[in-house]
Amino acid sequence: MDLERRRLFGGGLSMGALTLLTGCDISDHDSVQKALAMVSRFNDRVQAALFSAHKLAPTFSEAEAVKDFRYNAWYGQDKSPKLSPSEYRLTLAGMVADKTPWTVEKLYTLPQTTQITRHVCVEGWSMIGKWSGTPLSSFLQRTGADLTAKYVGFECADGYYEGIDMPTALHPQTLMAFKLSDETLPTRHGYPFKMRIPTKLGFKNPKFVTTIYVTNQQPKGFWTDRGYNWFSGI
Ligand SMILES: Nc1nc2c(c(=O)[nH]1)N[C@H]1C(S)=C(S)[C@@H](COP(=O)(O)O)O[C@H]1N2
Ligand SMILES: [Mo]
Repeated sequence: MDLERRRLFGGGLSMGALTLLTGCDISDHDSVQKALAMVSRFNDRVQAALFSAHKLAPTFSEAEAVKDFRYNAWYGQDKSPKLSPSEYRLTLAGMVADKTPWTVEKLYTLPQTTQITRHVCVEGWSMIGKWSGTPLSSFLQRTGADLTAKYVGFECADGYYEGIDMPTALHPQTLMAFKLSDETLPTRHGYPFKMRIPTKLGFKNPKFVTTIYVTNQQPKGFWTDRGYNWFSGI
């Protein structure tokens, strides 16, 4: 699998090859951008095809997990949305049978599993953390989501938005994480929950999720709209 990946992505495309392929001059900014976007979409498709529902992201020991987990968002942590434990509701939308909104209290009664995995941020840092929560797959089953749909999308209290394909949504390590280091998820890390998806880069792990929707249209992503690959699997 890894070898296969390396063979596909190892060489990459040189700028020269890109020029040959697309017939556009490297100084022609718009054409270059279009060509790169094309390659990026191609990469998305190849990565999605290689994704295995059974391949697990590496897990680590308790001792390797960091207690004081790093914060990241496009704004300072003092601006993190403070969602009220009593007023918060998780909204369900799209191809889901039972759209009854979820309170924090009800969410936190769901059965939980724990994972110690590495969070990798494209900005050049990574950290091992311990998260506990309920597998998204069991939540989707419980709410009668159409599991034959192609995507699951997320909207967040700070205006952030993300989406993943159904195979990733059903992956056993994809969690609605309620806890970090055995404690209720702190505000800055996404209270009342964040999506913890260790098979994805950090930016595809939305915090402060307020809506989960199931759809056949590829959901937009905050950083994908700013140039990053949509799939962004690791
Ligand atoms: N709602 C929301 N979710 C988000 C972000 C954000 O700005 N807003 N940033 C993403 C990025 S780039 C990273 S690296 C992680 C950081 O999560 P952490 O603060 O728990 O470390 O959240 C991701 N999810
Ligand atoms: Mo990130």
